[in-house]
Amino acid sequence: MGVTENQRIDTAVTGNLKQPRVIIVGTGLSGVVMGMRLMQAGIRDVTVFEKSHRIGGTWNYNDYPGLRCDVPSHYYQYSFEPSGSWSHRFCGGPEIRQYFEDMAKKYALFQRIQFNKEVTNAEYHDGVWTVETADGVNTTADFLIAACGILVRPKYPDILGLYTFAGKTVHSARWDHSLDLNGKRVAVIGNGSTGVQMIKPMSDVCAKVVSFQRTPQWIIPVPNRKYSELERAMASKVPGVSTFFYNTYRFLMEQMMGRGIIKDGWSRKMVGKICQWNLNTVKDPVLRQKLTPNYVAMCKRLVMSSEFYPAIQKENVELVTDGIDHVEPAGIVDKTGKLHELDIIALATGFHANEYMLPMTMTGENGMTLADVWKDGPRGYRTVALPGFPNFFMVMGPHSPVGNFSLASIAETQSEYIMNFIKLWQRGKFKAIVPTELATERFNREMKDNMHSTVWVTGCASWYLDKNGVPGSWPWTATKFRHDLQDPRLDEYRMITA
Ligand code: N01
Repeated sequence: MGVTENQRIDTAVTGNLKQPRVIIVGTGLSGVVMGMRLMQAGIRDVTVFEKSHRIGGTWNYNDYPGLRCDVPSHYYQYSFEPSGSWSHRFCGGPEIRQYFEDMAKKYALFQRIQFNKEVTNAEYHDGVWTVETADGVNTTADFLIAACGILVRPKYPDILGLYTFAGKTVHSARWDHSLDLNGKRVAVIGNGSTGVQMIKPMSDVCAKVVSFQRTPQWIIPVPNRKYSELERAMASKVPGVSTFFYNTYRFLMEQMMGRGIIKDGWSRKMVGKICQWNLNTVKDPVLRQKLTPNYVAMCKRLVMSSEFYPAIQKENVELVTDGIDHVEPAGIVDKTGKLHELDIIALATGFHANEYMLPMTMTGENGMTLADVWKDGPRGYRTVALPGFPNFFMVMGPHSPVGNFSLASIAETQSEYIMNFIKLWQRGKFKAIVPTELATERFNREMKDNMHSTVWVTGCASWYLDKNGVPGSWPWTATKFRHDLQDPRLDEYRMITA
C-alpha cells in the first residue's frame, strides 16, 4: 500500500507545542545526530546517557594503531554540517571522534550528556519510559531512543592457552596505549577491516609482525592522501565544496558498492575485478595464493586498503595461514607445531555483532520484554521501531543498511524519521505510538524475500549473518532506504491517545 497525501505526516510547527522529555542512550554518531535534530527543533528536555567517559561510540572505543575510517571523510559526516577541515581523504579515528564531539558542543547537546552512566533497564508504562542506570537512578521520559551501535562488544577468541601468554594481549577495541610496539614481535589475529589496518603501521616500528589469517579477504585499494592547505581552505570557505565532495562520494559508494551488495550485475563484477587486480600486485605467487579468497568480493564486509599488500610483503612481516593450535607463555603455536615467539598479541577478532541495546533489559506494553520480542534474534520495524514498545525508537537498529555505507548518512535519515513522531506528539496527536506487529512481520518477510540476491548469501561467513546464517541487513538500495523513511506510514502504526 502506498502513502497517500492525507496519510503523510504534516510536521509543520504550528501553535503552542508540548515539550517532550527525551532520553537518548549512546553518544556515537547516531546518538549525536539524534540529539542535534532535537536541539534544532527547540526540544530542550533531553538527557543523553553514555556509558563511557567521552563521546564517540565506536570512535571512542576503537583507537588501535592504523585506525582510519575507510569511508571518505567528506561523506562520513552529517550532510547539514559539512566540515572543510578534514586532513585526509580517509581521516584517522581521533579526527573523526573530534568531529562528533564538536557537533555535540555546537548544538548544545554536550551539556545534556551524562557520562559514565550505563543504562541497565527501561520500562514503559502509560506513555512514560522509566530508565534505570547502573548507579540505581531512575529517569523518566516521554520518548526513549536507543543509539547503542552495532559493533560494540569485543569478541575474544576461544583459543586454547590464550590467557597463559606471558606477554601482553590486547583487543583492537580496547587498545592499551601504554603498549610500546617499537622493536617488538607482534601477532595480529584476524584480518578483517581492523586487522588489515594494523599491519602497515606495526610493520614500520615492530621487529616482527605475524598476521594470523583464518580466511583470506578481498581488499579494494583506496589510496589515501593529505589535503593541501589550499584544498582545505576551499572546502571550508567556498560554499558548496564540501557538500559537492559529500554528494560525489555518496554517489560512488552507493552506486558502486551499494548496488553490487544487493544484486548481482556490473558493479559486483567490477568490484571483484578491482580486488583481483589489487591482489595481483602481490609478487610472490605462493603468498598471493594464500591471500586469495574462495568467495565473491563483498560477501564479507569489503576490506579497503592500499597499504596492506605492500606491508604484508615486507621482510619483517609474515603471513600464517596454518591455523592456531594453542597459545603458550612464549607465543603462538600454529597447527604445524611451529612456535611463533612473541611479545604482544593483538586480537583483531571482531565483535559480537548486532546486539544493539543488549544487555540492557526492556519491558514494553503489557509486560512484554525485549527478550520476548527478540527471542529469535534482533528484529525491528523499518530499522527504527519495535512492536510492543511505544514511543521507543532506534538509530542504527536491526536491518539498517550497514554494508560499506556511511553510517553517518544512515543515522541522519533515521533521526529525521524519528523527529516526525516527536513533532506529532508535540501537537497532541497521540500519547504514544507503536508499529503494529502485522506491519513489522510484513517488513521482515519482505526483507527475507529479498535476501536471496544479496552478496551476503553467496557462500562465506561474516558478521552480517545471524546465528542461523541469515543476513539481517537492509537488502535494498540506499535510495530506497531514504525513500521508505521519508514518509512515516501512520497506517503501519497504532496510536495510543488516552
Ligand atoms: O572484525 P571482523 P573487524 N581465530 O569480524 C578472525 C568495521 N570496521 O574488527 O574471517 C582466528 O570483520 C576472523 O576470521 P574469519 C567494519 O564494518 C570499520 O576486522 O571469521 N581468527 C576475521 O578475520 C568491519 O567489517 C572500519 O575466518 C579469528 C577477524 O578475526 C567491522 O568493523 C575499520 C578468530 C574478524 O573480522 C568488523 O571488523 C575497522 C579465531 N578464533 C572496522 N575469531 C572503518 O574504517 C575471529 N577471527 C569504517
